[in-house]
Amino acid sequence: MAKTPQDINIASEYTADQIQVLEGLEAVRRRPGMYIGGVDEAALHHMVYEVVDNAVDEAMAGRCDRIEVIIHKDNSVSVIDNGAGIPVGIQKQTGLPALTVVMTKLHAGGKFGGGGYKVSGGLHGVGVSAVNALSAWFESTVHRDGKIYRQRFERGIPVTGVEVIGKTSKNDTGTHQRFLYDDTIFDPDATYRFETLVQRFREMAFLNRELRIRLVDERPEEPKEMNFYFEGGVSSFVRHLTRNRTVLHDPVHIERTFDTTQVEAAIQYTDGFSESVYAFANTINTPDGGTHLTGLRSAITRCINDYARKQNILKEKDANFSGDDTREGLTAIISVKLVDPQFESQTKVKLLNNEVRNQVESAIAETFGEWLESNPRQAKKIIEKCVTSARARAAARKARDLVIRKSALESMTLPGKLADCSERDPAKAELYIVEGDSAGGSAKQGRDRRFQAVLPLRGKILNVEKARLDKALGNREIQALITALGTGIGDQFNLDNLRYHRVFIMTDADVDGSHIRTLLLTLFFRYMEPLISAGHLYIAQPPLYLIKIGREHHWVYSEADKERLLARYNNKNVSVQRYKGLGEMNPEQLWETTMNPAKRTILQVTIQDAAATDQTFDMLMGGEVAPRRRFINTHANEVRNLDV
Ligand code: 0RA
Repeated sequence: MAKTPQDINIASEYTADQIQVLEGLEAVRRRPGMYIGGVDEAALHHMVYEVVDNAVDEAMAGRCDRIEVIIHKDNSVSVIDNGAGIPVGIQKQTGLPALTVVMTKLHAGGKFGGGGYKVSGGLHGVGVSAVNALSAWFESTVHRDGKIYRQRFERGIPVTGVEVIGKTSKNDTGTHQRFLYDDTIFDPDATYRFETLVQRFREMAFLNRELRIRLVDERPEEPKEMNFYFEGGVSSFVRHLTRNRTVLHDPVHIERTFDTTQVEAAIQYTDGFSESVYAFANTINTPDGGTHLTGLRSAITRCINDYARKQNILKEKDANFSGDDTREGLTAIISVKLVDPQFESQTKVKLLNNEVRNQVESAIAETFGEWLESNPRQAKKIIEKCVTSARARAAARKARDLVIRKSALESMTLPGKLADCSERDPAKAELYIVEGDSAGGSAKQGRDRRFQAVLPLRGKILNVEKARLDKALGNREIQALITALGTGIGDQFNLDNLRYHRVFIMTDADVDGSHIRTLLLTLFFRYMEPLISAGHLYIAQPPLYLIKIGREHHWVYSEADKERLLARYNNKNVSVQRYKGLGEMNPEQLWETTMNPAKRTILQVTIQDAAATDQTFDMLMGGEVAPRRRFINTHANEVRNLDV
């Protein structure tokens, strides 16, 4: 609720400006989704990113090289930087201190100060005033001109003026923002995740070479702390991404400035098959790419073709390598910083600035071209890799055409194991992919056959992280799955042909089950990603226990719920039955607990951070054993909340 005018003691009378400010803050509180994309845990993290982005802007302007983020015991968050400090002088237009304007006026972020790179305009460029409006309280402390200033806000509204609270040395400058989110606005179970923040700030430090970021979590008994500082910038980023892979050479580092555009890139080939290229504009991830990514790709393809011709590896009669051929096993980062980034839209993040394409292409072509010339041994490895990819691609095309032709011929013959539903409208139809024939049997009997189809998979499907597409397509289980889905696969994937808008992975609640689930997720992530992005993939949640208390039956889906229930009944007169496999449930039970839309709990699979997801699959499914074990050990309890 808005404060009454009497609560505001920064000015005795109201200006039109201030009334506008109050209306603005009220609008943010009424419709938080419009400003921070919701009120869930992701939105809560956006609050922190927004405040940190402001400090990073200060770093990009060259005035700040240290940022500290602290999650305090009371769930308030501090973001401390050693920049110039938010100006506190009275602004002509408003008659208010600049600090007050920055903190209360919507979109005041980029309006003054002039010049410099701004994150604002990107995904979370909503301005710190929106965070302020959604905070129970917010305290801004500024070190500037030898003084320490402070202003406090509650639900976005100033409750003090900008007060001088102390002195400091002239050269001690910076801003300390501390806020507590308003728990009447956010989901009650939303909390800050240390690991999520680690990912984000590590990425920030990779993309701002000079910047030191310290993250402290004071909530646990034993506080946690992480420090990020990477001398190598984007090359360190690439090294991080390839750390569990076999690399063909050291990263190639590219850095160049054109007027107001700064281009940084790093390129490294591995012996793997997948492409891991991430593009950023003003440190904002642009998953839909754009001109910077196009520039990078065309430069790489051009350099490799030029070099291969010059070395006579590609003969006159040979065709050029395609973009796909030069991208297999490629890990790269392209990061551009520019004064006026144009994005396609608020959510579908894609960079549009046309001038950037040529700037990136020429910066990369020059450096990478020279690198190939002066590193013939490594260059040869890269070219050989491209030759192999080109051949494998031809083989995969054949294999795929065969599968497609086969399924076209047998257009009505869906895989024999599929128990299809009678519903023909994909929007209303569901597919359960089930582990094993016996669970498949229960699911077939237990389902509602009008709209639920069941596809049992026998044993483990092929690990696509270790096999090329042509081999994957030869695998029966994968073939059956592709035909059942109707979409095709890889670059032939077409979401329009999806036969079921809800696709469930249903596996046992044990180690084998989670392995099979990971194999399936890998397949979907690597070859049918749009199906995940469009929100069609789910994980079914079978119960872990049946707890009987006298005549009452309780299906229990987590260890925590089990403990809670047992504590409530004091362990008296209670029988606990553990359900390890789906096959242990009879068809009625499976329907009641896991498949009945009116009662079931399901998890939707989402991709929050493509680079991190890529890493996770690399680690889970790639060659190295040690990191995988570490992951399984530390995440064993979270498997039920798998967020790819
Ligand atoms: C406007 C102008 C100047 C700095 C800032 C804003 C500024 C904003 C934030 C937000 C978090 N930390 C910040 N630090 C600075 C330029 C001031 C000057 O040149 O003196």
